[in-house]
Amino acid sequence: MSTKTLEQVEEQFETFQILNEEGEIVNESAMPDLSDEQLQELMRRMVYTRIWDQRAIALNRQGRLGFYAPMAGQEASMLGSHFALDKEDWILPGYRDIPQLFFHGLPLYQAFLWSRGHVAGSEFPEGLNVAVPQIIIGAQIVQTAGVALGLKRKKKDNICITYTGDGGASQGDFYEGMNFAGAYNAPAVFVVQNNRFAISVPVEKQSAAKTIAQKAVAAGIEGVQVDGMDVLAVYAATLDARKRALAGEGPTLIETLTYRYGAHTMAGDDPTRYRTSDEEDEWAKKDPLIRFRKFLESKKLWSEEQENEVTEKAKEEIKEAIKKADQEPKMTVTGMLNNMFEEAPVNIREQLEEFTAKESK
Ligand SMILES: Cc1ncc(C[n+]2csc(CCOP(=O)(O)OP(=O)(O)O)c2C)c(N)n1
Ligand SMILES: [Mg+2]
Repeated sequence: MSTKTLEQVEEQFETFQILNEEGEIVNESAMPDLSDEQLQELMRRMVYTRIWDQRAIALNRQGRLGFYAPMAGQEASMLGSHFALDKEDWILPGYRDIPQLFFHGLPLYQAFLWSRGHVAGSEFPEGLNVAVPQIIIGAQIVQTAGVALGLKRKKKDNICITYTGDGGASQGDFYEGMNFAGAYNAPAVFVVQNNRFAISVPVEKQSAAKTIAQKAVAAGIEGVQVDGMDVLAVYAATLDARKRALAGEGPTLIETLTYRYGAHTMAGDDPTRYRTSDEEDEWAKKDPLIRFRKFLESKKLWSEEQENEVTEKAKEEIKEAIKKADQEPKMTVTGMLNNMFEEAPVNIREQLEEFTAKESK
């Protein structure tokens, strides 16, 4: 008997796909049960997000947004997974995952305020089950295990989903969170959006593992690798994972193979220094919007008119949201401190006094 098993394990992790690059169904039996209206809604959300990304990049260049991590290319990965959720499910996002928060109920102007670092951008509406986007890579994975365990203990019919990147999957927190969630059979779904880079470090230099999905094996949980440019595959995989989690069958790790077309963030990253244009062209051919548009058109469910309608709506709503963000009173130190602490410790109380006096001048 050979003691080598890695190859056998790795062979199990094939990429799950439903729509190929031409928008043709290649996996009929996995086709999710979605109405025509739901299919169109998925497309509307992806188009909306693409326009939002273009506008946000322009607004950032005009100095009207602060921190911004471009999301074009990752729409299917973000929105397909989100579409499988219930309104009451919890989302623990990373900094790029703002569309999922928006479609979960976060007002757009607050997303813009968050981008500006304004405290009002983190004071989320009551009943919106999301955490503030995590900047510390991987930290949300451990927190997800905790939130999911809490949901289980409270006997809620809800899951906690979290998003991180390939870089996140190279962090210690990633293993700890998955391991803990597995041990406690917590209803968690871990989505790793493998966009091939952690800033400039390619995924091949981050790990010897052939897939990120296989990292689930060591935690004793399900793992699946999905074509992250195929919105139907991402949706179906997440729906499955959610069902299993609620049936008490434990957490799932979902690796979505995707790509960010833009820079890592708008703060000075230059992707031409670590990516070739050939690679970018290859990924552009896999585009999630093109593929899904072709699929919908073949079913007569999408037209130029519908595309224009959602494009105009997005532009209009973004304009209104940025106006509303501009109207927010300037951030104060006391506002920030009051948001941080329900009961301020003594040193913070001193600072509150000091800044209350300063701000009233
Ligand atoms: C603990 C920690 N280390 C380093 C950083 C700096 N940092 C910010 S983003 C990033 C790369 C993350 O890459 P990935 O998880 O693949 O997400 P992506 O940006 O590609 O969506 C790094 C290293 C950080 N924010 N937190
Ligand atoms: Mg990445």
